[in-house]
Amino acid sequence: MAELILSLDVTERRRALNVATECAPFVDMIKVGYPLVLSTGIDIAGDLKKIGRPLIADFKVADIPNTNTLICEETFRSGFDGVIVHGFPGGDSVMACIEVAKKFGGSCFVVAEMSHPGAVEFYRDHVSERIALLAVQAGADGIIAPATRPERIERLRMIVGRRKIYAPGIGAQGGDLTEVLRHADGVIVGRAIYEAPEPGKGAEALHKVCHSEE
Ligand code: NUP
Repeated sequence: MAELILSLDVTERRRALNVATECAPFVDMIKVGYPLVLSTGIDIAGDLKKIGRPLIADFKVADIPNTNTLICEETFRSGFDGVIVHGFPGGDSVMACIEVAKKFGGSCFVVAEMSHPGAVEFYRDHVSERIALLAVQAGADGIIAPATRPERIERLRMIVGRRKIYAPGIGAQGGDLTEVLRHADGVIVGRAIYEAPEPGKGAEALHKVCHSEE
């Protein structure tokens, strides 16, 4: 069984709430990023929370420790249950985010390797492996790894062990769900759900695959 995380990258409040409501019975978590927060305001978190699914902020926090602390405090204060942060700024920056997450009883996930084609320009020469190790040593809840490169998830699993791996890149970015489910604890899916004629049905179909016992 794997978690299905809805990536709610729409830029209109009403549509966001409609898609989230339709999909809620079939998703384990809702991920919100800059497109929605910048278009509607951070208070969208409060509205989404009423739908009753855990909320994770995909803010890819990547600053000095003090600024990371301030960003994460605002994030959790706004109602988010988790935050996604970058690992490349280093251990102290990541630790700052994890400390805030712990203070609020929330979770913190570290991007170990990104899913788009250009990611390999810099996520190479063991950089992803080092970030994954940093995430483990800092006490993160898990990492984000690319559904577009399942063999990389398999490799990073050897480093993070039982910590969670969430994988974006299914569907619109070309990742194959069945293949990724062999390695990841959860998949992050945006366009394949919210651009479907009926997003609720799209989420239900993916939910069936993610939650089927093999
Ligand atoms: O490496 C990453 N790849 C990625 O696509 C890290 C991410 N956080 N994401 C996010 O996952 C991306 O910003 C988007 O919100 C979501 C994937 O959306 P889609 O390609 O399924 O529409």
